This record gives sequence, C-alpha cells and structure tokens, in this order.
Amino acid sequence: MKTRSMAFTLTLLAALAATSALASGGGYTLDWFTVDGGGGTSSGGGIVVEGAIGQPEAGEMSGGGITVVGGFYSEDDSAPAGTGILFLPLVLKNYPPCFAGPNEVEPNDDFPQANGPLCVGVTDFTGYHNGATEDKDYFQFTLATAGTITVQLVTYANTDPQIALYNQSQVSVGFSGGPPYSIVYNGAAGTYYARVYTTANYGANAYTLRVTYP
Ligand SMILES: [Ca+2]
Ligand SMILES: [Ca+2]
Repeated sequence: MKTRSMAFTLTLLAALAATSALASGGGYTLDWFTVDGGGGTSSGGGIVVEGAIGQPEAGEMSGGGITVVGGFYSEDDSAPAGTGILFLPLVLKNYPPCFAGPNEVEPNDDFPQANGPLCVGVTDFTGYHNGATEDKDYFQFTLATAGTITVQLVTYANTDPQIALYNQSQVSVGFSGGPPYSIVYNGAAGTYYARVYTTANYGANAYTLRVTYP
C-alpha cells in the first residue's frame, strides 16, 4: 500500500511539474492560476485520496442571505469570468504598535519623527511647545478609505499656534493660523500628517490636538 501511495504521489508531482512547464512556455498566456493542495477527492489505480492541504474550509457557505467564502483562493461569483480573489494571511513579527498618546513624544520635529501611526479611534493628543526656539510637533495617521479629515486644536495656551495638514507626499493640503484652529479636508485613502507649531511665544505651552478621520 505504501508503494502504491508513493507511486500516486510521484504521478501527482509530475502532473504539477507539467502544469508549471505549460505556464512558463512560449505561446501561452495565463493571467492567473492556482496550484491547489489536493482539496476534494482524487483517485487512481485503486487508490482514493481525500484531503485539503493549505486551503482549510475552502468553498462557499451560505444561509439566511449571508454568504461566507472561505479558503485562501476563491472564485467570486459576482466577478467577471476568469477572475478570482486571493487572500494572503500574514503573521507579522515585531509589528510596529500604533501611537495612543495621550501625550506627544519628542523628538517629533519633522516628518520622519512624526508620532504615529495614530491608533484608530484615539482622537485627542496633548502636546507642548517648550523652550526658547520654535518646536514643531508632527503626528502621522492613515486613512484606510477616503473620507473627511478634521484636525483641530481644542485647547491651547500659546497665543499664536498654527496647525497644518499634509498628504503622504508631504504636500500641504490644509492650514489654520487663527481661531477656531480647525482644518476640514476630504482626503483619499493614504497617509497624512498633522503639524502643530508656533510662530512666536515659544514658552512652555500645552495644547490638545484632535484628529478625526474614517
Ligand atoms: Ca512638542
Ligand atoms: Ca516637537
């Protein structure tokens, strides 16, 4: 039985190798394809193999108006013929945590030093303008979808604060240099930066920055 199983496995590997050869050969165009791990039932030479390797719970399950499509690869019935959806589950080691504040962390004096990415759902951050020279404070956040960004100073002790909003190309898309210190911007998905700074009165002054976005 072991010998027959090995023979079947070798036959299967040979078939897969042949598929790869066709995919890479001249004169053929394959926009996409899958090499599945043996889901379902395979048989030959009196041997039957049932299995699903690498694609657990593949297929569609539906009920009550809800459809769940499982597996790493699935055919989307609503998509154009010949297209599919590929899911790539990831395991990330030492994934950078988001910035929850509530206080700024210096140095945050330019784009690379920006505090962030801000944690989704955390809106208020306390910062300070300290010292005898200008202190620039940068905060970075990411829109997963397009929507309205609001950046505002809800409290400030400095007599002349300034706020600005930059897109991911670090180009200014909003500015407010006077009360009510609020910027409203309809942005595409992507990374943005909020900047709080002063043009005078560089003493120890606290402020509360509020950033909201989809
Ligand atoms: Ca600061
Ligand atoms: Ca700073």
